[in-house]
Amino acid sequence: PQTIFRKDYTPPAFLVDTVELGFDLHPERTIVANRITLRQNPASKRRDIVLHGEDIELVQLRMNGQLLGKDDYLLDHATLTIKKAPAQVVLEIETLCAPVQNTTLSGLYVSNGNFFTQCEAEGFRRITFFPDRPDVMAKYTVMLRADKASYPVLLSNGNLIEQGDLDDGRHYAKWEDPFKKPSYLFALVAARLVCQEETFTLADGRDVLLQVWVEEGNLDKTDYAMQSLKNSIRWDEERFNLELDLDRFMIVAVGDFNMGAMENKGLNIFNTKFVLANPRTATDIDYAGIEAVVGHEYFHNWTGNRVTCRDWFQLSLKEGLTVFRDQEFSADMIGTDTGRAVTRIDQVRTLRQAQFPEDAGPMSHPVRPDSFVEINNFYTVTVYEKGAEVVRMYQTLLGRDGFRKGMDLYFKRHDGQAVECDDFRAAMADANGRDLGQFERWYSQAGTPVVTARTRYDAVKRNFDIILSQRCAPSAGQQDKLPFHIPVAVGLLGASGQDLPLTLEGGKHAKGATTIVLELTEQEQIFRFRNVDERPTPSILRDFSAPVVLEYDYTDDELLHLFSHDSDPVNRWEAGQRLAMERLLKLTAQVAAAGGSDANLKLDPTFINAQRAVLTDETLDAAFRELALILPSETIIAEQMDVVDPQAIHTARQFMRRTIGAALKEELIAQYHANQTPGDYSPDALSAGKRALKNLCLSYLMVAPDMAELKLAQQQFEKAGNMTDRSAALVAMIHSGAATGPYLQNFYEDFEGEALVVDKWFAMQAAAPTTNVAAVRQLMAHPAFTLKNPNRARSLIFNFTNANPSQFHAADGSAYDFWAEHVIKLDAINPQVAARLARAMDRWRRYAPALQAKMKQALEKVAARAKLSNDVLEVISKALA
Ligand code: B3K
Ligand code: ZN
Repeated sequence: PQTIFRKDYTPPAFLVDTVELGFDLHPERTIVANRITLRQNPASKRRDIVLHGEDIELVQLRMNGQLLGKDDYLLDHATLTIKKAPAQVVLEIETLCAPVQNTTLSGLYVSNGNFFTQCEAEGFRRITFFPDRPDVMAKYTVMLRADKASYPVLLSNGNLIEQGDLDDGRHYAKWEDPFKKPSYLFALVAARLVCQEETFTLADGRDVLLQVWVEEGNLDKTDYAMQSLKNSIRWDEERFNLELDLDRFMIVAVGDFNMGAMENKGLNIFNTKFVLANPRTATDIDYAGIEAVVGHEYFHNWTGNRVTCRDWFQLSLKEGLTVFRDQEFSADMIGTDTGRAVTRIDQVRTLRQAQFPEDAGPMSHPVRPDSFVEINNFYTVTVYEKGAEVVRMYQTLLGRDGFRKGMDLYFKRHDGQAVECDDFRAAMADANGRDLGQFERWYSQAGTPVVTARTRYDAVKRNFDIILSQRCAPSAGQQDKLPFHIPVAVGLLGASGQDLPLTLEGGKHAKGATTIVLELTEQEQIFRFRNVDERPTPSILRDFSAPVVLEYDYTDDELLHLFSHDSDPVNRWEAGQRLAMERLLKLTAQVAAAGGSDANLKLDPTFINAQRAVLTDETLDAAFRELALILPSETIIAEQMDVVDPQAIHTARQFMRRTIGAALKEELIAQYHANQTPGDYSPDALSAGKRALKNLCLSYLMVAPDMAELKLAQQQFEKAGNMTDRSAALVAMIHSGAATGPYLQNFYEDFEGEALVVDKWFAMQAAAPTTNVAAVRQLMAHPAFTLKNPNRARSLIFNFTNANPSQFHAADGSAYDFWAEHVIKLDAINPQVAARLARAMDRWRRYAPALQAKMKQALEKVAARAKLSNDVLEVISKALA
């Protein structure tokens, strides 16, 4: 396969002004008539028209009215080229495709008898021949024709301008999008669906129509998506002065979808998982996900659609920025400082769980990659979440107002354009009169920087010095890295836990400031605080001010001090994570040394008491307490080890949970009862936090439950008034190893008709450390299982390979064979989903030799297949390289 390089970018030879699409929709045989007007691009010297096309059959091609014959163009499996074309061209292209055969879910496909499209990144070329690249922006008019009884609803981007009946029971609808857009934002839906709709008044007084389209029977699950949409519109008006630019905005839910959702102009298409919710079927986490994704796709309308990417290497321009915007939106919706901190802690957990490992593994790439084989492999936590961290750092460096000025300038300069990450950086710099040249390295250099801190206190001179240095390990194609521009927010705590007022030598900070952002730009720098009356405890990297690993030799006492007093909730949580991690690593080593046994392990009372103090401190939000009590995950622990022993990690962590559960039993039971949320379910953050804490208490009590604790879980399961409590009880039971057969059965029967709940049913079993690969295979034989539906495949297979490390890494390697078998099977159906599964082996070189050898065999087994997609091939060959 061919590698595509960022440095090879050239502007398109031809620009497209208008696109008129006509669809005669039929599941087996859809005819697409495409009339495009092109003109030579003055910025290009080339004269050839190059159109992309994949898996479609060319029926007829006309240029400026003339029928073209086979000698007039070159056609291969990927492109159609017309050599030396005239300067102004009208092309009329007729093609055929078979949506019902399209299992890739890219392009035009059928899901549960309805038509949907997914065009990002390169799906439009699976619908018609077109210069399918984001820097070609055009105005679209779309005519849809389909059988009226089967597809009563016909939707596309923009405004509905005409509709009516045709012969033979068919009907039509004509849509026009007033805005220029790249092809990846095209969408159509032809379906039997119903909608919740509402007229909404924008800040400027304009009325717009909002619709959420779902299958009949799901109208009782659309309220939260609609509410989230309205909140998103308001928020973007208030925070960024960005208004909805269309008269109508539609969200459509589809059960077969490769990702979360898609921001097609005016016609967002969503995975049902991020639309459908009612208290019976959805958990607090589902509700939060809906709010975030509805916000995310809506915010793309400006960051992505009005201003788009010049090429796919710039993907983070829209994704990093839009993730940052949805993060800020979710935080603002909670509205409290701790609530904001809780969302921030969740972001840090995601980075450590998924992005740091990616940045250190074979698929490591900069936020703006330099090359790729298959762009779909680069919709990653690095491009999205690390990209969002990079955007957040502008705000940390420039302040909220400075960031807003930068955003305003960005839109002023680039509305209607396809631009680069550098253009965003320039807008931030120019709007604030700052030089952000060095900041560019966050886009160009891969890998997670490590910041090391040392401190010294001079009691006589009353100086406290923080010496910061930075390094970043080599990654593919990048041996030596240059220093990053790193904002490091710092505070100093006095002996009684209070924040000391800070005076930074040479700094210009407000008098009395208790948090100061240090700018680390060199390999090593000394920062001196003056007038420091006592040796302080430093709180470094407050609010996780940069996506780095911070090394500092904290003593246990210092960490305990921070854990009970730091005014920065993120660092307060972090101190607890450090206390836990130190112990987890020691315990893991002891388990390994004892041949896997936990017989002689001990957990010190200091740590248990610190946990007790947080658990019972009712001045703290329940949501924060829950996060403070969750131990680092097995994956995060594994990332700290040179040689990973998944079983030892699991045993050590379980020992720690069991010990905490036993030692704090009384407090856990008391908090379990104190944090009930009686009355009608509400997904608000306060109630969700209480449920999270209560259910964490339950899970601790259920590590080694007695009869009374088992009963507690059973009762919760039976009486639960919402899915959060019901599923938490069932998960606790499954993880405890107690006999759960009847409960699982009962749950399944209650929710058999709810696909998203059946997904949960598979997922909770797949992720339980009591479920081995044989049990997973058995679950695959269940009539409700299918590989063809991505949500279902993910629920069982991915939850096993990614969320059940002690079983996935079973010593006999049987789960690796299972992995290989399913990467291959999925690849024949849906390469994008298969490539995601392929990534489960990313970290194979870090395991003990015996496991490594078996993982390598499994990778080689996949690599040896003759017919692999580029998607899977790229992942596997990078893993083996
Ligand atoms: N922009 C889409 C991603 C589609 C990727 C297809 N492989 C979703 C989002 O980030 O909003
Ligand atoms: Zn996005």
